[in-house]
Amino acid sequence: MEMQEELRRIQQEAAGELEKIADKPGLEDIRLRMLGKKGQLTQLLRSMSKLPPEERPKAGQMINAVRQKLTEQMDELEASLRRKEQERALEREIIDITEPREHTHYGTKHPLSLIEDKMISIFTSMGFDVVEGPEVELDLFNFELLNIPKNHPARDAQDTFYIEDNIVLRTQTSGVQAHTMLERKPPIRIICPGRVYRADEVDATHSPVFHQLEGLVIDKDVTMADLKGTLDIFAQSLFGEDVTTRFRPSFFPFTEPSAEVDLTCMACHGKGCRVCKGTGWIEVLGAGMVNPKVLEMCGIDSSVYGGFAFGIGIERIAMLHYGITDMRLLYEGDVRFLSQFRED
Ligand code: 2NM
Repeated sequence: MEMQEELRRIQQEAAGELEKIADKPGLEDIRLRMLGKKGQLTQLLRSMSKLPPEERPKAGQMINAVRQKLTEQMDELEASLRRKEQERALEREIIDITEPREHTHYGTKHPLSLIEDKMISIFTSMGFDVVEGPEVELDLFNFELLNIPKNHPARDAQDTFYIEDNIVLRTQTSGVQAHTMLERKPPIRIICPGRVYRADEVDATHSPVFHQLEGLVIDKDVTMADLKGTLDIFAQSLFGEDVTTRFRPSFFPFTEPSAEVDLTCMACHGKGCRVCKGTGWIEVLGAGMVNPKVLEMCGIDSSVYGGFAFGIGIERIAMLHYGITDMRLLYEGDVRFLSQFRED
């Protein structure tokens, strides 16, 4: 029968071609030529109308059987092609995890940040909270509430950056402490780190922008011994067990009594050297008992509460700690300098 022969021929042709197939496009090409709308098998199906009616069912069955067989073969081939491609991809994408990777360049924390972090952790371990506030501050908080009167030289435009008549770039972080006294009830134990501004020329020890950390304690029965003990622990935590503090009388409008505080020279352990100019002491910070006038202006009853305060320059501490003699190195961003400082 003519139809049967034609079917066998198609099957053989397909089998021969399928053997040679190496990829998906090749397979789709055969699928189209055999089973597609204009494919050989489809055309054969169409030509059935020329057969006598009684032969048509049998012919239809035979064509469909071949169609099914070919479809299965092609699906199988397709699956096997996909498997092979996946295997090739796995081979291709293999990575040697033992191979050393490219070096990663890590940055380092800025020495001022390292020291500020260390100072903060010393004081928080003693129970101080960290409080931050605005760098653009009202005259009221930067001066008035700290008992710095209207004609005081510290208010001079020669020393202070004025934004407007009553608005300044803060010259100290004490304003944050005035805010806190007005907002919280005692006991208060806070440190206020941050940027401060003074109209200074740049040199080895001055900069118009620098950093301070000020501390404030308000409670009943706070004495100067508490202040000294607190600063001793600070100095020893930072510079070593053999360092102590020395208080010299001084004056600040916001504290009474006030003191300049020296630390044992860490370069010579107090023996006297070039760093301390032979004295064995280095002037590092200012401190005192909070002036009752300040307490009253900030809403605290000075007949019940008292307190101490201190102000520390972060640059000064960083320079002493690392033996840096020119402050400008801290601001110039030279990576050769900055990358020498790492957390210990
Ligand atoms: C210093 C030295 C001494 C100080 C005083 C106050 C406040 F808010 F209680 F009045 N805050 N900080 C203070 C005292 C700051 O810096 C050298």
